[in-house]
Amino acid sequence: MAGLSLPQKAIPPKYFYDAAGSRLFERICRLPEYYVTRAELSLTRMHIAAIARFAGQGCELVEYGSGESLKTRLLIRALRPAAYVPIDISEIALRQSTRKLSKSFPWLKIIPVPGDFSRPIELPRARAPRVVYFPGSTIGNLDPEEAHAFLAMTRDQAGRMLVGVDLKKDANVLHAAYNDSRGVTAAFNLNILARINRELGADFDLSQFSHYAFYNAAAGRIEMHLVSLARQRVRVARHRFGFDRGESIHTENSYKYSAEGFRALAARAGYSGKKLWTDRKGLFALHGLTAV
Ligand code: AVJ
Repeated sequence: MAGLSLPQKAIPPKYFYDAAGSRLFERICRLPEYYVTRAELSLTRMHIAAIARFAGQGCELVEYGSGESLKTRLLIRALRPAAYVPIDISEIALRQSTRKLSKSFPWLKIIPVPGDFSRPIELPRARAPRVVYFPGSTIGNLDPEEAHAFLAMTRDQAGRMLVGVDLKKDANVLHAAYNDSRGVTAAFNLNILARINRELGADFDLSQFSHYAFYNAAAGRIEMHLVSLARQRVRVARHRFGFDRGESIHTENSYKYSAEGFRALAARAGYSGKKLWTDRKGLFALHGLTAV
């Protein structure tokens, strides 16, 4: 309600991930245009020994926004952590991934924590030196001030952090990744309106909104919007919101950072950038940070 009342209407991207949204996101990760997941998987495979050495065998692995924990499997195999603490806003995704992981790794102690990491989260007591794992460029959803606050929070929780960050690149490549030819990203974006209809009792007509994503070079981010195709009024619970034709709801930012740019941000939060791994095509970066 607060976001829809702003002059530039906005909905935080964390609301994408209901059960249907989490499934759509998993489909995005397999799209030919969405290089992000493949690039990160490939760099993780390529450098897994060095990454595990940096994290430290037998550590406690805490993952924010774990989702289906795809890349984490590689890390768990190489690291043999004392415990794995996945944190996710979607309880269903968390339950499913915990079940699957405990089948693959029966020796692994898994402590799932359902939660929204845009607010401080209390972690169970540490069983071993902690490493925070934050892959997938989820940090790109936060604006630089929020990213700073998040890094400062993890800085107090763990001595080391592994964070996956999407690199700046050709705007055409970025554009294709967020405007896929199969329309899965569009469905993912529009699903947030279906969710509002269902959970808040609203009457968004999904055929009257369209997916719009572009690279904002000045801000260094992809922006996703839902654009109203007509002048219309929408009811959400007891509230009414007016839309002009062409007016949008801003649903996501996805910031892209150069290696140096991200290191500077991490330094401001008390981390020193110790390691940097990238894939062969230079699309994606994994930073190894240590608390100073
Ligand atoms: C999960 C935030 C990393 O920004 O690329 C994918 C979400 N949005 N396609 C991203 C997303 C549209 C994704 N993150």
